[in-house]
Amino acid sequence: MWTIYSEDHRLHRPRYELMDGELVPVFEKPERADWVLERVKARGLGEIAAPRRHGLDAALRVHADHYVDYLAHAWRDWAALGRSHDIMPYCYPVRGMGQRRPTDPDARAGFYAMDSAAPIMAGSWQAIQSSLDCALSALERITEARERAAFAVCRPPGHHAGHDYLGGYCYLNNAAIAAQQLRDKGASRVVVLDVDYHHGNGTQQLFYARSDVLFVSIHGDPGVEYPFFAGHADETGVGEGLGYNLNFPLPHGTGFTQWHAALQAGCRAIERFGADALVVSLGVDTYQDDPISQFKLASPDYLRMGETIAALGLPTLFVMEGGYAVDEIGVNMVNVLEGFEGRA
Ligand code: Q9C
Ligand code: ZN
Repeated sequence: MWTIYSEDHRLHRPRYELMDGELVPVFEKPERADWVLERVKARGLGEIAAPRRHGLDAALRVHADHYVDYLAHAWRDWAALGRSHDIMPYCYPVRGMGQRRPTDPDARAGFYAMDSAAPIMAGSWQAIQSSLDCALSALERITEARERAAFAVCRPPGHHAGHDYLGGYCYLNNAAIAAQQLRDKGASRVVVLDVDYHHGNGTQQLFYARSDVLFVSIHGDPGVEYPFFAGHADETGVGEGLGYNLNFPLPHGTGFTQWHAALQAGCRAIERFGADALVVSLGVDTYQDDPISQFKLASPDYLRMGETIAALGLPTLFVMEGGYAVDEIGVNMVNVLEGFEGRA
């Protein structure tokens, strides 16, 4: 299958994030994409191409215009104050506070954030747009070139980004935008299957009241894991969307047997739904040696993950999300794709 990749991701390299009360170097770093691309080449997965520019229309189908405008201009307004460090919020509007849109740069940083884990620097907006371009160009391999599957090396990732907020290394929700694009191009029913270790709270929010996009997520139990405030099993959708949101929270220490049982249950629901197309939020931070995660998947398990996803028989867009352990993320990510193609 084709891989769509842009060098622009290097423009986004924020310095610090908070972990255990300490500022530490960001785990979501440019080397991640290098490791993945190296493995795609080493395995001869298929063509590697740069994305074409798509503009922001597709993003504006799921994100608020004032939020996208914030992303586009946040650094300009920040730098105008003489600041050179990454934009990082420190004050958030919680329960009971007004939701008036602020103008002050520090207020805006907090207003548009769910956490401090998505800093913005000078080159971030360019990288964010190119990451989305990768997802949309990969999607065209399916909608226009009529191929079965494609892989988008998206950096930064997207699944924590909601209608009007960033967080968890994410800014624009690449997978959700691609799913909406599939709907807009004629697919009646689309599934987003999120296999990243963390719950895809942004994607869940965007489709929570809708029955045309089924969201299925397998992730660390939010009772004890980021993003904490979404991803519980009783979150099943609302209104029209009731029954079209399916969460599989799993405990720390979960291994592949238990994880794969959840995937199979998710696949049965996907089959009942009768989808036309599938978008996979492909995070491999479920790996046993991932530095910020608590599942115990081993590299060969990712081959089986790919086989099980392929058995759904759907046109499938793979959108890169998380995965942070050294170069095994390349092996694991490509194992899913090779398992999917039956090359394993
Ligand atoms: N104790 C994705 O995988 N902070 N995002 C974790 C670790 C945020 C993960 C702190 C993790 C975000 C796309
Ligand atoms: Zn993750």
